[in-house]
This record gives sequence, structure tokens and C-alpha cells, in this order.
Amino acid sequence: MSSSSTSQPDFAPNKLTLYDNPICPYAQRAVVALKETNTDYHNVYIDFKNKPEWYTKVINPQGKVPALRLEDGTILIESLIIAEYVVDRFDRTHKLLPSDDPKTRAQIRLFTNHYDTAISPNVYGLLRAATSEEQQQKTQAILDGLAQLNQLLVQQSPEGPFFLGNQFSFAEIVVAPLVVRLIGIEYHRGFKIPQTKEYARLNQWIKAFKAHPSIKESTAEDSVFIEGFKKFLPGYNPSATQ
Ligand SMILES: N[C@@H](CCC(=O)N[C@@H](CS)C(=O)NCC(=O)O)C(=O)O
Repeated sequence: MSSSSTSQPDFAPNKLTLYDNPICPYAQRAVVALKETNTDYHNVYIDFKNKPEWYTKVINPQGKVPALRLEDGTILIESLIIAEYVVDRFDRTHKLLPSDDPKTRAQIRLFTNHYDTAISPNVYGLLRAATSEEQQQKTQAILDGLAQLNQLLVQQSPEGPFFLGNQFSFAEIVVAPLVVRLIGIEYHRGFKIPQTKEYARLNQWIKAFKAHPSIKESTAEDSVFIEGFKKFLPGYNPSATQ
């Protein structure tokens, strides 16, 4: 992985360049899509505490990762757009986001959309919650959201282990990077997914994708997420933790 500390934009002229930071679940979506499709790319690490000026000027005005620079200089931002682009262009099996099966594509999107709208905001809400009442309420919302996720998994494939049964797909590319970061709320808020029937298919699914090479190879150590989530906690003081 190359460094981002030079004054000129870092990119590879003849191949894809991914601007990345392993702490970020959205950047991991892009990494997993690239790995799943065996796509060669140049990886540029963006240090959030020392972000190069060229990044916001030339690559992504929002200053966020991921961003993907194409061979012709086109810049793509937003993880869902990048992951879909990579899969559409490079997945020769057409199985990650089945191009000939609109219903399955829609079901994958319902699944990813459920996580992004009903679960993720409550995960950040739980970290930010200042009172135990608010923490309980957010914990319950996450549990409800995960129970529904379990149901979506059961409806799609009762056997599993992946959303589409034996086939790893865009559903895991998008959602697994967020689920592996639940260690942050486990550590900071004592949150645990229950080992009960209501969550059995979910637990089976998590175990399967954690062992899957593209997820395993692209997931940072738990300590990275635990440290990274500290900034959401009430009363966070960056100078006290450095
Ligand atoms: N909606 C964006 C979200 C990307 C995002 O929030 N990235 C964060 C890290 S997870 C970021 O780059 N933050 C920049 C910073 O903290 O300076 C996507 O899906 O790509």
C-alpha cells in the first residue's frame, strides 16, 4: 500500500487506483468487490489525521474514502456506486449481482438497504448515547433490526450459509464490512448478538463470511475498530487518547 504524504496526487496511470483506509467499512466494500473479482489495483492509504491537500482538491471534494480513480482519470465516489461498478465491469461469473435476475438483484438491495437504514444509524446512535435509557433504546433498535435481518436471510435461503445460499454475493460485499465492526459496540457498550433461535441464521451467516477469504484478508484487527469508534463516544477528547 503506498503512502499519501506526497504533494502530488498518488495514482497509477494504467490501472485502477483505490483511495482507502482500513478503518472504514465503506472503503472495505470497495476492497472486497475488487478482491472478489480478482481485479488488480493500486491502493493509496489516506490518513484522516494528515489528509493530503490533493485528495480533497483533485480526488474527492468531500474528503472521504473510498474513491476509485479509473484508468482514464474518471473518479468514482460512494461505496455502493464503486462496488457495483467493479462487480458490473469485472465479475465474469455474473453471480455476485446476477445480471440476468432482476428479482434477486432487488432482494439483495432490500437486504443491504435494511442494514444501512434500520441498523447502522442505531449503531452510531448507541455509541453517541449519553444516558443509559438512550443506550437501552438504541440497543433494542439494533436487536430488532438484526432479528429482521435474520428473517431476510431465512426467507432468501433457509439453509445458508450466505444470503444466496452457497453463493457469496453483493449482499456480503456491502453488509459484512459493517457487521465485522460491531466489535466496537461490543467493547464500548457491551452489545452482543444473542445466541438464540431468533438470531441463529444470522450467526451462521456471520461465521461463514468471516471465514471467507476476501473478507478475512481485508478486515483490520479488532483493536483498530475499537480505537476508531472512540470518537463517537460522548465526551471524547482526542488529545487524551493519543
Ligand atoms: N457514503 C459514503 C461514506 C464514506 C465515509 O463516511 N467515509 C469516512 C470513513 S468511514 C471518511 O472517509 N471520513 C473522512 C474523515 O474522517 O476525514 C460511502 O458510502 O462511501
